[in-house]
Amino acid sequence: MTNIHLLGAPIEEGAGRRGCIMGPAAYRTAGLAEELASLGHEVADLGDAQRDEVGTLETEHSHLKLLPQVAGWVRSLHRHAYELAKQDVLPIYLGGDHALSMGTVTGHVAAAAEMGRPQFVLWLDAHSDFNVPASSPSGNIHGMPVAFACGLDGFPDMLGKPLPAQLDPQNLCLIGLRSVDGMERDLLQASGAHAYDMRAIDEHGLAKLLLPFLDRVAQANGLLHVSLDVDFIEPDIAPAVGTTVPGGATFREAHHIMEMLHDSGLVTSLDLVELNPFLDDRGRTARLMVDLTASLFGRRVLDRRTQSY
Ligand code: 4U7
Ligand code: MN
Ligand code: MN
Ligand code: MN
Repeated sequence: MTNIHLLGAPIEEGAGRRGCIMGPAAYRTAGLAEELASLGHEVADLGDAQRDEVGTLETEHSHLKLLPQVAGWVRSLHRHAYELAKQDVLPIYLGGDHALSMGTVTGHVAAAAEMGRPQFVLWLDAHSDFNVPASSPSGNIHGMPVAFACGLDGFPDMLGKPLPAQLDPQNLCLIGLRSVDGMERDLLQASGAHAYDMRAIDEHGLAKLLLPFLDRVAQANGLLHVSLDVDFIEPDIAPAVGTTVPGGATFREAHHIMEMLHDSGLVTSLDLVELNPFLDDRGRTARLMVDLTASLFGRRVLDRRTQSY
């Protein structure tokens, strides 16, 4: 039994199109809390976080879209995540666009550093979200949270203070990549992060990519934050997302990752991001995300674990 805390993060200013503001409500409508409770977990819904009021921020990068609004969310979510990380609970952040992870990941990394434990991050996404302001082709801040959490240079004062601790790219694993921008790819490859594109899944299968990473988390007695972007999944079955890229994870691949994560017992926090209910087809994407979360929290057919390779 896990003590799960749900926190809504209705940020949409980091994405190129509007609608993610409705994400937390869609997860509630789709029955996320009830589903997790039916699996035997203790679930508390903390409601929605609120954005801080932030005035003009100094930056040479005038193409950054809605910067004060995004920074307001990042500051608020960073505080929430830091506090939740210090409690004996498992937070699920209901997005909201992926810029929210600038707050959640940095909050968890800061708390982990204080506790003297390494923080690991599993990033499930079509994109690596490793742009810095200077490399971003769009100016959309949801394409930048990983670079920000790793402490790359060139960001305005998103947190209202220096980054308390950086995410070590060695502790970062990205899976599902199929859209990475030119300069972004150079930054990602130079960082030393463990990055796997869809071709790696085709060639090796998911278990071979994921299980060695989970072993490292376990060996290091690490904490594990999972960030699940809806566009990780094939858009034919998960249409409610602004940035669809064909060739995504299948229904079974997505569930299989969640099942392996559950068996590992290592996950300590989770982001559900980029759901845009305005683009959904009768709630099917919201329901799929709820079902995937249920697999991560123990829903299964038979009692059987994936064999190690
Ligand atoms: B998401 C993009 F240019 N790389 O920076 C950018 F392709 O959170 C997309 O993963 C970013 O959905 C997508 O704007 C951000 C683009
Ligand atoms: Mn993303
Ligand atoms: Mn994405
Ligand atoms: Mn997206």
